[in-house]
Amino acid sequence: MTQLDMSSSFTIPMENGDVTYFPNWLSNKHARHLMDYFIERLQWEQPSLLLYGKLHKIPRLQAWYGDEGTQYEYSKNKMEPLPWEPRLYKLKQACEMSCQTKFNSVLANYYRNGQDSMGMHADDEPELGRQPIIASVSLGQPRRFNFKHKDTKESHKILLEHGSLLVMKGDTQQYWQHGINKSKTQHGARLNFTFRCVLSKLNADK
Ligand SMILES: O=C(O)CCC(=O)C(=O)O
Ligand SMILES: [Mn+2]
Repeated sequence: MTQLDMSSSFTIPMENGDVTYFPNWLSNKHARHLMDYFIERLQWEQPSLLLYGKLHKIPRLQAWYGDEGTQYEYSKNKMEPLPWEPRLYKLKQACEMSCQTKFNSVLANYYRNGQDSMGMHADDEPELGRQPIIASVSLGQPRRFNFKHKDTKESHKILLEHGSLLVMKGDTQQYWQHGINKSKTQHGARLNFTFRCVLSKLNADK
């Protein structure tokens, strides 16, 4: 079983948010091994998004894995889940143990270098429910993660390091946006996995 270190943690002091960071959640060696494995084995794609009537390739690679029926719409982009890859499923179970909750899907992101990024957004789609718990595992190149409050514009940043776990819950998605800017200094590759629980359409509409 994966050794998980939850002994050191840091909670970001933010209004209307609940974000905790576990820097050495996975050992260095295990995280490095997983990174090489997932780069090779996951079905990475670079989908395009329609923005102001024009198709743009997203600035990173991504893959969506999950239980059957966890179809997910992300920035108007409908994604059917790929069936769980065994090691990704194990990583999901490790997140479930650490967060004491169940996940049924994951968005995997592959930032090939500092030019890859993710725009500011909130994971506030109705199918995630009002107070989603999101477990975010980072491997490889540390990248800065930015938070901005939707109303007050208060901001926070945190460096997401190799082998770390970031847990966002409570009202975080209702009040805060997050994202990863391009970086001129952080050149290496990074993988990130955001484990979520997509509610069935039936429950989300309630
Ligand atoms: O790469 C990251 O740390 C952020 C990923 C993210 O926000 C998402 O998948 O929704
Ligand atoms: Mn997100």
